[in-house]
Amino acid sequence: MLTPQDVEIYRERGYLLLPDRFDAAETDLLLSEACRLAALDIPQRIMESDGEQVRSVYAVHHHSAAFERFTRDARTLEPARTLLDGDVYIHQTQLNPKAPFTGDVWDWHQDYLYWERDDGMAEPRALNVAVFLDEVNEFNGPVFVMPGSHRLSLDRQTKTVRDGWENTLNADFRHKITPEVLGELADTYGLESVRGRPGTVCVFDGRLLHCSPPNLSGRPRTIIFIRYNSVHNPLRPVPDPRPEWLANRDPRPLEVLSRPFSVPVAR
Ligand code: 6CS
Ligand code: FE
Repeated sequence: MLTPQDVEIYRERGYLLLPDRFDAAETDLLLSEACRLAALDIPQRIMESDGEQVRSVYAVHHHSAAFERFTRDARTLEPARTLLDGDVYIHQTQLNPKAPFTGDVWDWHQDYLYWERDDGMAEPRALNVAVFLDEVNEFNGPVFVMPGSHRLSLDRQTKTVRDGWENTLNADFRHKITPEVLGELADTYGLESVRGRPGTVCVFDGRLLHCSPPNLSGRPRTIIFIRYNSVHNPLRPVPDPRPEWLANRDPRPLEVLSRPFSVPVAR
């Protein structure tokens, strides 16, 4: 599925954009599932600070057969298997329907620091596969990245400012990088925004420094994130483990579907 050039770009820049991997019928199917899940009153649903709009729904693959198959579709799972060099499992899934006007910021961070500190992940051998269900443009809160920053460990520069895993889900993060450090890093690495049509796949390294601004466009910006971890990269025991819907501890490898996720197997 990935060309040697794709792999080179990913290794060099820490992320890779694969446009138009899913068609309109498929993104429509996922959007209608996203809508259904966002209406469920479940612990995995996190609201924005207004208490009205949905910020995230986690573990969508537990609540939707379509999302579960989607995590095993060749177009999501194969890139993860290639880039992580073998069998992978799901660490976390997250639906992010960034609502117009209330869809709040995600501050600069490296995902791996959360997975390492909060979940005991052994090594940065995990990645994100993000799939755009809406168009992502400069107005609706695209992910910003610093290309090449995936080679850095920002452990020393990232301060834990608040207790409690709940403070990773809202807009006020518990692990923060200081503004001085961020300014220097932006000078060194530069900033890019990751934009594309619905159906675009963006694969990015668990250590790529990224954030996203609020959505001021007036229209939703829905992205689904699948976080895959190598089966060879176990979560170690931690004193206060996060719930399994945020940090899955069952590393059973996933098998790639032989057909698109949108075509269920006939009974
Ligand atoms: O808590 C986590 O696992 C997540 N935290 C952030 C801020 N980004 C993604 C990651 O999955
Ligand atoms: Fe993140």
